[in-house]
Amino acid sequence: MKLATRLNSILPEVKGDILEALELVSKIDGITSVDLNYPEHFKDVSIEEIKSKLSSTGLELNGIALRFRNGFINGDLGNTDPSILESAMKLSKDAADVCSTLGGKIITIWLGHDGFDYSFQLNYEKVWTQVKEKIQELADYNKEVDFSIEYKPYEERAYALIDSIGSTLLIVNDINRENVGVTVDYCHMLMKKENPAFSLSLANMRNKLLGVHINDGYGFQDNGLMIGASSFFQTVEFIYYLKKYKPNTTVYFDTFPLRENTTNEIEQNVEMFNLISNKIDILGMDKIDNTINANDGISAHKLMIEFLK
Ligand SMILES: [Mn+2]
Repeated sequence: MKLATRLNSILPEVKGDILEALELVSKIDGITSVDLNYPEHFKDVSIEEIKSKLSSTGLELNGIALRFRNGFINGDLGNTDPSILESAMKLSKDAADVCSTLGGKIITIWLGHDGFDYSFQLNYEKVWTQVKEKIQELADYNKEVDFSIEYKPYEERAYALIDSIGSTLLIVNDINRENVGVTVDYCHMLMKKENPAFSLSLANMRNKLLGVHINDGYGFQDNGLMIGASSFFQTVEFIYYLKKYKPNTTVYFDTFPLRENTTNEIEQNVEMFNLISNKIDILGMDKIDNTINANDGISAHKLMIEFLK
């Protein structure tokens, strides 16, 4: 599996210099890939400069994450103001072009402002249809890249439009394009009270699992804790299914080291991920399969004890 990490963790340390951030990340053992945010990471540098930094550091660009800021506070692809919607589409298409130019594979779409805070605030049917059609338009505009919806139940809005694995797979089905799928974010799934391994399986069954963000939290906010810190054994189950279904995928550490040394924090994530992955191998995928198929709580708990031994 390839491992990517969040560049915004590093940026404050290098005074916002994205090229220096890439340099720093490339020196961390185990990190192979990065995601860039568009447009924020492209503000002060040219695409050429990023391209040459990626190649000199040997980092692979996994993809680009869309960032709708400032003007989009009342809606992103679901904005009901035609001129704001037009700029949201322009931003998204530009991001797809940049992604292709840099050899990236995936555009991550988090529609943080598409949702509502009040009853009678949103025309659900109209906005759902608009978001569906706009993502169709993006998918048809650039077929070289995949467009992946990262859902989150709330924050920025009280209710997000696309809030769960169910609504995400529903809109992906409505969109009906080969290059549109789902990015699962571990903390977001905990916020929605989903079991992360189950949501991952639902996306994978439909061949729609395109992106994986891993972190940890307590289920109320997007805490962005280091891997395994809060829900350790659910993390083990999640990584087991990742190894089973997507052994060659890129896993992105979406953690927020606000008070921690950033390099050390990323190293902890790498170490924990690899430790869990190795422990799963030692236990054996077959043995875990057999336990699952026994469909028994005691056997599942015995597996936990064995894992910890
Ligand atoms: Mn995420």
